[in-house]
Amino acid sequence: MHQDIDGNGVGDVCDVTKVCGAEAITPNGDGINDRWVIQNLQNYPNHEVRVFNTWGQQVFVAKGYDNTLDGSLKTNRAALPRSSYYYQIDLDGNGKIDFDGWIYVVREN
Ligand SMILES: [Ca+2]
Ligand SMILES: [Ca+2]
Repeated sequence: MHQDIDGNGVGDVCDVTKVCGAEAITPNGDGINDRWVIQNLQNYPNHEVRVFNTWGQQVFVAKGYDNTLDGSLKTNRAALPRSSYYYQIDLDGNGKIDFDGWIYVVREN
């Protein structure tokens, strides 16, 4: 049985120590993956998260990411288009990326 850290009734795909996040954001208000939750990131207080669109433009950056990215820009709440996005996470804030990957913003319409 997996632990359910974010309390959404779905067992976590990650174990309790590894940092990992959902692969998709589905901002349709159904409570499932409406926000991009990265588990165990709170264990690294100096972390920095950056998200880029496929053109390489930074669309999101956070020091101390609070798991609230919901598929819209933090600055003006403009909805991010349905697309894949590249993210980088620097766990200890030393400027060296510790891991990266892709997330997908999925919209039904
Ligand atoms: Ca959803
Ligand atoms: Ca680092």
